[in-house]
Amino acid sequence: MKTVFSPLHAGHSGQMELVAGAIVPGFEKPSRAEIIKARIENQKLGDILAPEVHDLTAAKRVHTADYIDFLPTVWPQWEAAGKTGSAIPFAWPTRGLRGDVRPGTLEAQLGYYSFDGGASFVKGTWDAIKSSYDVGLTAAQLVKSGERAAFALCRPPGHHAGAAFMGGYCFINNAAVAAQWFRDQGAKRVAVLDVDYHHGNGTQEIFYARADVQVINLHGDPMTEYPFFLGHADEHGAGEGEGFNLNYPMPFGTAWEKWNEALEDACQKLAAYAPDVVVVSLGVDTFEKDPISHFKLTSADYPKIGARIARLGLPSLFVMEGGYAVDEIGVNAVGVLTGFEGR
Ligand code: FKS
Ligand code: ZN
Repeated sequence: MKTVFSPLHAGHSGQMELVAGAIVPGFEKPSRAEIIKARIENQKLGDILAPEVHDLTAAKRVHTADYIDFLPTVWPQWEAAGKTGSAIPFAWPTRGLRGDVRPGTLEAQLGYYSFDGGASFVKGTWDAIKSSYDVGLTAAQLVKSGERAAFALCRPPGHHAGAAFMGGYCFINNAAVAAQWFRDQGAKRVAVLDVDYHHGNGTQEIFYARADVQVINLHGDPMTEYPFFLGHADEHGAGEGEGFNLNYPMPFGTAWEKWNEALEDACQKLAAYAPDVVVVSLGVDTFEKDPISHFKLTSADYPKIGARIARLGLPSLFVMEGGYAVDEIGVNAVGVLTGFEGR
């Protein structure tokens, strides 16, 4: 299987986040992608290609144009204002406030276009976001042109980003962009299978009222796990999309047996939908040693995930999302891909 990767991800570095009242180095860091890339080379998964540069048309098919146009302006505005730290959102229009009026300053707009403070900007952030988008689209093109599967080694990740919001380390929803791109290229139906530990709230929001993209999520129960405010089992889709969104929330401590039951049910529903292509939002933060998550999958489980996805017999695009146990992130992520290839 071919991988698409860009070194530009590395400019998105030095992020900080708030954990238990302390500002600590961000978990979503450059070494994640580098370790996965090294494991791909070590395992001889296949060629590693540079992405082709795309314009932002495909991004604006799933995100609002004003949101996409805002992203590259953040750091230049921040710098011009003489600010030196990361640009982190801090005020949000929640219930009781006006979320429909775009405010006039950068700090306010950071809140207007986000749902948490988890997506922050440094100097290299926009170039990394753009490269991650190019990586996703280039890998999608490989699948469209006949590869059975391809791996988009995206960083930053994307599945928390909605039509007009960033959050949870995500800015452009690479998996959603790819799913829509496949539709625009003539696919009748596309499925998104999100196996990241966290609910892909952005992907769900983007496709919630649509029947042409089935969205399936396996994740920590939002009653107790981030992103908290979406991802319940009773969210089935709306209007024409009714029945085309499926959530499998699971409790802390979930290990392979129960997780696999959800995967099996998800795969059966996915197969019944009979899509032309499947986009896998691939997170390996379901791992037992993940520092921010609470599932109990082991390294031996990841190839089984890949093997089950292969049994769908569909053209498959793997898009990298989360995973924070960096020592094992290469083994686990690439384990899914080698398992897909039957080894
Ligand atoms: C406060 C705790 C916030 C945020 C977890 C984000 C998870 C991101 C992810 C993605 F795939 F997008 F990367 N925790 N410090 O793993 O879902
Ligand atoms: Zn995650």
